[in-house]
Amino acid sequence: MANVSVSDFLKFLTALRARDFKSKKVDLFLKNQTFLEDTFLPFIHFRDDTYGRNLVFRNEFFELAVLTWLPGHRTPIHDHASQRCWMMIESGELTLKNYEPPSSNTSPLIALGRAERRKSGDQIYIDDDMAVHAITNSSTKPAVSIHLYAGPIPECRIFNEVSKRFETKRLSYLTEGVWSSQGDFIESRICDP
Ligand code: 2CO
Ligand code: FE2
Repeated sequence: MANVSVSDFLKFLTALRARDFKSKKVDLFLKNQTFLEDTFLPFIHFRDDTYGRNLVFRNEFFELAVLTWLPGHRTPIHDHASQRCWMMIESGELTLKNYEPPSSNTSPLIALGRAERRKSGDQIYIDDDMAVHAITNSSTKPAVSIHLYAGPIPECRIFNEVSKRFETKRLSYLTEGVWSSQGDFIESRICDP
């Protein structure tokens, strides 16, 4: 088991192409590596009103983001735009609830199993063939999670609890990582709301 930095992880990821992300390569990497403590620190920014989405890096094949959750923060029920999603809890605890993939935007929601509490160090995988989900920080402490999407998901479908329909929503970032052409981290820049 090796301890890797976010730069090591990005070196691995940027060498991959679309077909690699469909293979077991990412699963194998994540199974055999742990992240250095504090390596994601420059990307950990919280917001008060909702969970924070901090982009680390994105190219045409993948997107790596750090999500921050204060107690009570939650996502709506959502899909992942037909992309694969690997998620790692960096600190704190999060509650995940899965639902059957809806066959249309108006399909009734059917719960898949019970809500599961996941803690620091846990890895989770989801894609649209498996389930749609909602994530809540139902603990009393902040939480941080690392999300890898392949490919990027600039928008996804979210379940509108009032109309009981899935709707497409654009996903925005609180901050985004700025990198030099040599791959050195420069800064984490606040995005326009
Ligand atoms: N998919 C959600 C988002 O990117 C977070 S839940 O974990 O996949 O905002
Ligand atoms: Fe998600």
